Amino acid sequence: MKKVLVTGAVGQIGSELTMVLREKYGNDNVIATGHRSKPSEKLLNSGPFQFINCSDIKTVEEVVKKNDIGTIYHLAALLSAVAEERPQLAWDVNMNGLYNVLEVAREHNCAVCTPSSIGAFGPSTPVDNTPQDTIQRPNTMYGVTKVAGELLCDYYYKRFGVDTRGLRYPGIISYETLPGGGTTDYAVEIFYEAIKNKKYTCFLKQGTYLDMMYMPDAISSAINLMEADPAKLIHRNAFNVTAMSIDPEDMANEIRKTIPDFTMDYKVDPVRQAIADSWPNNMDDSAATEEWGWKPEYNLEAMTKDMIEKLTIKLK
Ligand code: AKB
Repeated sequence: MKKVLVTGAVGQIGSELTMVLREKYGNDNVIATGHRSKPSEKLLNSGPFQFINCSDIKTVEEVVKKNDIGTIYHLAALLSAVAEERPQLAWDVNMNGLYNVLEVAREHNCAVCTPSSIGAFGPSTPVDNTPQDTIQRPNTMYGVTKVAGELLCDYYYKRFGVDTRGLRYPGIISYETLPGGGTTDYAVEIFYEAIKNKKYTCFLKQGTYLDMMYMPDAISSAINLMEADPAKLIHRNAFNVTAMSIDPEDMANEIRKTIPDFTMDYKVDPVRQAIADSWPNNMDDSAATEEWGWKPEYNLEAMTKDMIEKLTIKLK
């Protein structure tokens, strides 16, 4: 079989997606790549790993040619809060990195899956039941790169026939690898602090509703989308997908069902609050359901129970 390449394999989603892909397709058939961060022993010991720099097309082409790659999961990107701090770097990593991956995919006949985000929407987008096709005028550098990325992927599909597919991910909650510099990171931090210290200071204010999803659903959505029958895909880049719409209080209340003395207060970070305020409260993901059968397994209750169980063992 043609092999699978994962960029950003050391990151929050990449580190777990790589392991699931290795289980599915065989360890040696999934090449994990990272830029600078140290890969975990688990990642290193379970299959091939290589350092590349997606902003340097030669390193991308080399790994694709050497390993006879057929599908690229391109996850290397800066998240929203870091992108707002370092917009020039965000453009380079998120846009030039994607452009290089698409060019290599065009030359070497690879399919490409790359995530977009709720960040691809902006203040003029309808906030409730946000449609699949709607206004996308984000006011953050992250959002600009996500909308441009969606358009570029559609262009490569239409103009060159590159099989590009993508998901507009909400905040992803997981216990394996921490997210780095996102606006939805509170939804992960809250679990670490609840288990370690029974208290958490939240950087987004009460009433900030955002879409979220547990990692197993994020992974299955990417794999199922890539395995979907192309004849059924009306949309490609990128599908709204969500599993729950919650605010920090909903999360804290759910955690209290297991940790009753957990307390939370607020110290709002104006930068991340402004970003969150420009994003939808909840998206309509019916196009994903209709076109390739998207259905999340974890709601708030199931996710919280599993997160607390798994993270408690990890933090022991
Ligand atoms: C972020 O907060 O930047 C990401 C995202 C929703 O894209 N988690």
